Amino acid sequence: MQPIRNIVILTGAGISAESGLQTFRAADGLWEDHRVEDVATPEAFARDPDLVQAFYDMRREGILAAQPNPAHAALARLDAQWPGELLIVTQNIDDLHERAGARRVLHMHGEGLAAWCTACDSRMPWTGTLRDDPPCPICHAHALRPDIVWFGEMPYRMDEIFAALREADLFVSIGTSGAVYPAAGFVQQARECGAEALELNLERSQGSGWFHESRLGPASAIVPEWVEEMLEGLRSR
Ligand code: BV8
Repeated sequence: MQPIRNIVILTGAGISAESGLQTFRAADGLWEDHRVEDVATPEAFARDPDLVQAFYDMRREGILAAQPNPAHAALARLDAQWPGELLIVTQNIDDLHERAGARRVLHMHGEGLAAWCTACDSRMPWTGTLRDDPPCPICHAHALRPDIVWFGEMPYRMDEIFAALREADLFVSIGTSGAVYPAAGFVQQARECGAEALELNLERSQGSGWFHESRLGPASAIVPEWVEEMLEGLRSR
């Protein structure tokens, strides 16, 4: 097997589950109380902005109350010590990777702690609520929405992601069901370019068949174990 230099890590809601943030498809998950079509599409926002804004206000409050868990901390250690290329592509809208100290993070579905003004196209940090339709601090229009990629919208920075997948020697998927595209297709793209593929997840996912290896267990246990193996391998080089 070729030495591993460049790593792409895809994370999903499962990595933040032990920080108390609900996943999407669990029995008690986010979609339990809401249909996707009612809260995570541009059509839903046009039809019922108050419902959608309230849904993301609730998510934003949850993010602010959550703390990174050992899986986020382990990835931050790997990011800090890995000499090759490393990119954490997260589907999550929380900032727990960053709060754990990770730097090379890309939020492909946007960020819960950011707002986007659809009048002047500014994006800005936002920790308050949006349900009361506050004016944009820059252009003063009442046109702020969560800076989130909804279903039917183009994920962010796809060119950077595809470029990283082309160069990857190792693709690791952590805490995701492999249910949503284009993220769910990244493992195939990485493998077509010769990468090894490892899945770290609580249970088998829809994409498990694409991975050379799947390790099952809670992220707070199996991610630190994997990171320790990678760093041990560095030390023994
Ligand atoms: C797009 C932000 C066009 C919002 C999200 C038919 C076929 C194929 C595709 C489509 C189709 N019809 C429509 C589409 C496209 C659609 C799609 O894929 N739909 C699905 C439903 C079929 N995709 C889109 O619309 C995307 N945009 O396609 O644009 C385009 C694209 C490319 C080029 C040109 C044009 C945009 C999708 C983005 C939607 N926004 N999030 C918000 O957060 O509110 S999606 C959201 O759900 C997440 O971000 C994530 O991406 C997705 C899946 O969630 P997961 O993170 O995987 O969480 P889940 O609960 O599902 O799973 C958790 C996993 O963790 C489980 O496996 C569980 O076992 C595990 N776990 C739990 N606890 C732990 C754990 N693991 C470890 N430890 C634990 N403790």
